Amino acid sequence: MPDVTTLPKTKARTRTERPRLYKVILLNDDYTPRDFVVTVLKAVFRMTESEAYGVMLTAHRRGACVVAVFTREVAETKAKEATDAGRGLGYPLAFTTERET
Ligand code: TYC
Repeated sequence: MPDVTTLPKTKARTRTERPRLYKVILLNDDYTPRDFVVTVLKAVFRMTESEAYGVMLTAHRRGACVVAVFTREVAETKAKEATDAGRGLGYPLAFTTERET
């Protein structure tokens, strides 16, 4: 009797790539009140008062500040939600997203 066993010679492997990450960046402007920026950071990004104040002040002083890092969908949704909050009151407040290298 010939040996006709059919054991697989290779083993299937599943490789899951980690998703690309995107930064949400807060941009400074001359018109949005500081308190409003802090309120939006707390509401949309679940920051504490002191975290939000620190990020707001960094953007105010340096022109921009990284707020947080997310997968693309979440980063874009939060950036839009936060930007729209300012638009609703006529402020030029802007959040952008940028892919991490
Ligand atoms: N520069 C604004 C002011 O002086 C406050 C501000 C801070 C606005 C950070 C936007 O991302 C910002 N009223």
